[in-house]
Formats: sequence, C-alpha cells, structure tokens
Amino acid sequence: MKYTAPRDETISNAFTIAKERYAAFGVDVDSVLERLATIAISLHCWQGDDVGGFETVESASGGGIQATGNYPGKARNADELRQDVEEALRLIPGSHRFNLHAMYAETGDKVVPRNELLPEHFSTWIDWAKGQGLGMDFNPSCFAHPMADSGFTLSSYDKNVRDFWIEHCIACRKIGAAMGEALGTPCVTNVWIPDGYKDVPIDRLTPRTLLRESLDAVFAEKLDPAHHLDAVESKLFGIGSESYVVGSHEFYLGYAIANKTLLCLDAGHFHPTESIADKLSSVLTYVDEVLLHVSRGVRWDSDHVVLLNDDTRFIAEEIIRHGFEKRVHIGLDFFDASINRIAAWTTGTRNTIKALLLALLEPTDALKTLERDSDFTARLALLEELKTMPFGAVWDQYCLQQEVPVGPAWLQEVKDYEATVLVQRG
Ligand code: RNT
Ligand code: ZN
Repeated sequence: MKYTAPRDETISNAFTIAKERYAAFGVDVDSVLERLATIAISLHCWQGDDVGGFETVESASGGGIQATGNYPGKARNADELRQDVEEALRLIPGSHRFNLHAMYAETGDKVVPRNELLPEHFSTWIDWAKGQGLGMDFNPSCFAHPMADSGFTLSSYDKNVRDFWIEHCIACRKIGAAMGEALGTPCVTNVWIPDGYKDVPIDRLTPRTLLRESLDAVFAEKLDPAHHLDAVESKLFGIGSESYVVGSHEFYLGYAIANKTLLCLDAGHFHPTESIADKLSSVLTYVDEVLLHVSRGVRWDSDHVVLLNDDTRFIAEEIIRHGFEKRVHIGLDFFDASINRIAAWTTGTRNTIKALLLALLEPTDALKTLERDSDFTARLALLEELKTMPFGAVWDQYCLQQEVPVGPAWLQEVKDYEATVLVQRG
C-alpha cells in the first residue's frame, strides 16, 4: 500500500483546530494529554511467543488456553523476547509496564522446578525492566506442566498436586515482591488457574472449598503493598473446561472481598453480552483495586487482539469517568500467532490508549449534569455528536509528542524489523 506520512506541521495544525473544537465543550486538551501520559498499560510477555515460555524442560501443553496460527519469527528465548518488546515499545506512546509469567524464568542450564523458583531466576528480566524504565507485573504459571495434566491445580483432589502449586504460587509472590522492590513500583501478581471439567460435574462444591483452602495457604504471608499486590482471575470456561470452572466470577469476587486481594477482570472471561466495564463501579464499591486483562472475546475464544471498539471504549470510559486510574491496573491479555506478534502488541496497546484518550476527551461533568437534570435527550444527542469530533488529530499529536510513529507509519517499522530481525529466526 502506498502511504505518504504527513509533515509534523500538518499534524500540529490539525491539533490546534481540534483543541479549539474540544475547548468549545469545556475540554482542556493539553491537560488531557498530560493525564493520559500518566496511565501505564501492562504489556503481557506471552503475546511474543504464543504463551510458550522458555523453561529448560519440555513443558506439557494445555491449560485451556491456546494460541493459534504459525506466523514466522516468534521469540525463541528471553533475549529475543526482550528485543521484540523493545521494538513494540518504540511504537507505543507513553510509559508502560511489563507483565511476565513464571515460565519465562531464566535458569541457564539448570532445571529448576516451578515450586523452587527464586527472584534470582528473574534477575535479568528485572535489570532489563529497570534499564527500560518499566514497572513489572507477574503471574504464577499453573498450566502447561505435567503437574497440571489432570486439568486441576490448586483445587485438585490430590494433595501432592495442590501442594506443588501452592508452593509455586508462594514462590511467585516472593518473586513479584522482589520485582516491586527493585523497580520501586508495586508488582501485581495475578493467580489464574485452569481448573475445571469438560463435562457436567456432580460435585461443584468440593473443588471450590479446596481452592479456597489453597488460596488461603498461598496468601497466608502478608507482603508489603508498597512492593506487591495480589490478584485473582476468574473465568467462565476454557478449552476442556466447558462445563465447569472452579474459579468462577462469583467465587473470586467473594474471595477478593473477604481477603482484600485485587480482583482481575478479563474481558474475554464472561458471557458474550456481559461487559466487564459495567462491573467496575460495582466491584470497586467493595474491593480497593482491580486488575484488568483487556482482551477481546470472539465466540469461544477469549484472547483476540484488542480493537478500538465499543467494548474497549466502555472499559476506558468507566475508568476515566470515575477517576479510577489509580485503583485499576490495566493489563493486556491476548495472543495471536497468525499475525506479526509485534504488530499484535502494538495494535492492541495503541488501541487501549486510544480508548483512554477518547474517554478523557469527553465533557463528563457536563454530561453528568444533563443526566441529573433528566435531560436524556441532550445526553443521547451529545454522546452521539462527540463521536465525530476530531479525536484523530489529538491522538496524532500525542504520538508526535511522545516521539512514536504517527498513524500507520509504525507498520513499516514492524515490516522492516521483520525483514531484518525476525526473518533470521527461520
Ligand atoms: C487464561 C487467563 C490468563 C492467561 C495468562 C497467560 O484464560 O486469561 O490470564 O491468559 O495468564
Ligand atoms: Zn486473562
């Protein structure tokens, strides 16, 4: 496709006009861009290698999640993954975070079982994050492992299996705390387990009782919230757990409230017409902080690349309208192996930021007043008119300010990177 990038002057002129248009609604665009720059998105490591991980031993597949596609050039080791994320970060405006899974440990030639992982196995990641100015978030990897082959981990009827995963989760909390301490920003460590049944169970209760007991053991030691925050993630169903998932939404909502952990809401983990955006104001009435996995469900899959669609916009609006930026940790969770993986990260992250910008450009106070005055006619009319405001000009200016490519120019950079770096990976 032939594409001629606009001159910086063209972008600035368009921005000046856009500013005037938004000022007419009482929106101060300069302060909007300042506020946007303070919101970090946590980029998930697993888009870079199809949720493979780099453990020395051959790990088992499964866990109810699967990346599909065979686009060439996926990262084969931690160095390549870091190189790829750096490339994506060059194309994404703002300062962000990096979200790592335990199965990305660097243990050299040594095989270190997951329940014996230590902060030192992540020291290269931590040093790298420091150098890149990134905060880190973390996750125990309770899947793709022989001890998870039964489909059950923390809620297994087998005490040996439960104990192994309890130890793994405890080890991961300590690693998360070390990351938070080293980087000076709390690490959110998120526990997600695949446990569930393909077919209709008789006993829905006992696995949940066991899961609660396991989680109590995992979280028994209190860690300094300045360094570390715990989150728990629910799910509706997965591949092979179509009929019953132990860690359902109600289960973890109750757990988070009772135990003061964060609740992780994954956009792809609910019934298709259910929106996590509508849950935020309810959940945040009872829990202090929330972790989001911004994702996109498509039929039975919960992990497509995030689009700038109504779902993403609705999530951003709920964060911004209520000033929840400090209480909502925004993480991403998608993995598409059918397209260039750096482009997947870049597209999904840029779209999440665009949704936040759109929400910030809304004259929310004025709209709230209309609502309180029961002027629903004006509320509807204005919300629709706002959709054709020159948002794109503000977004372009933000990219220019943040020194990342404007418009589709980033795609050429990804193509160049593919031609020079990824192609060599065979
Ligand atoms: C799986 C959960 C979970 C994973 C990652 C890899 O359904 O969404 O968050 O995608 O931890
Ligand atoms: Zn998730």
